[in-house]
Amino acid sequence: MSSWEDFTPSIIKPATYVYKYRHKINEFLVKTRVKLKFSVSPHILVLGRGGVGKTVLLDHISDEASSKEWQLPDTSTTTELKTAELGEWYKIIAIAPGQNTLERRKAVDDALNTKNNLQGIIYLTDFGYTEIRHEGLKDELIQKGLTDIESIRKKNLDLEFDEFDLFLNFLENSILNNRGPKWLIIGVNKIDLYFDHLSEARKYYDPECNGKFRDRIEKLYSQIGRHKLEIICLPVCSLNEPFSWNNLEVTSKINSTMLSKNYLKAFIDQIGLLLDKK
Ligand SMILES: Nc1nc2c(ncn2[C@@H]2O[C@H](COP(=O)(O)OP(=O)(O)OP(=O)(O)O)[C@@H](O)[C@H]2O)c(=O)[nH]1
Ligand SMILES: [Mg+2]
Repeated sequence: MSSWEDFTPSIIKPATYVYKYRHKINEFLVKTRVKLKFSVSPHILVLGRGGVGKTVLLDHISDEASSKEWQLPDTSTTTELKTAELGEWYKIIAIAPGQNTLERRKAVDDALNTKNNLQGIIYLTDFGYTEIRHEGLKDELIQKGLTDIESIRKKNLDLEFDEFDLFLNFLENSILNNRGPKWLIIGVNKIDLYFDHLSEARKYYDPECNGKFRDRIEKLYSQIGRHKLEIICLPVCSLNEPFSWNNLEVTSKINSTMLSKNYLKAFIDQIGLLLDKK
């Protein structure tokens, strides 16, 4: 029979190894599952209109954007799955396509009402600087008189609010059925384009201020109860790409890449904190 001294290395060592490398093991398992599309149940769902920057932002959060081959993405037509180290563990993130298609409805319905791992939702907005990639739609809007930046921003903000309103209806039903996420981040993206009007953007989106989004969120809370969902609003950007409309251009107001990176880092840290909350 072996002594306790012999017993320690042979039996305890494998368990110690598993503990020591638990994060690597978790990374491997999560990435393999996503790669093989094997029973994937996202921890985070990302929503927002087409062109607000969901794919770009999540490519930065998942670190895919650091690859030399990385390029600006086209319109996403299917649900994208990413993995990222957020908080203590690797998490699965699903990005629903921004276009109002059956695919998007399915992604939202799956995450809210079918799958069981959803912890949080990131609802991405961009203060009206939404890229419109469909040439026909661009021409149509310009023909209708939306010729300057302010008029297209106003249109984008109206459409964004209507979609947010509809989404909160889905969320309300899901939470009333004892499902849905624990938290919601309203991500205010592309702050580089309006860094000089950041407080205006905050007033508009942040439920702690007195804007349009807060009123809609209060309506949701009146139905579900405040304790059912934590909602926070955070500024972010991951690129300094000019916004163009009808031969007019808005360029970045941030002249330090470190400053942009700090906003991105704070955004990622905040997701981690929310995920680690019990
Ligand atoms: N200035 C600036 N532009 C950005 C930023 N992020 C994204 N963009 C611009 O927004 C465009 C759209 O970004 P995407 O990530 O493809 O948008 P999306 O939300 O995934 O759109 P869909 O796939 O159609 O749902 C990019 O091509 C960039 O031009 C940012 O942080 N700052
Ligand atoms: Mg996309």
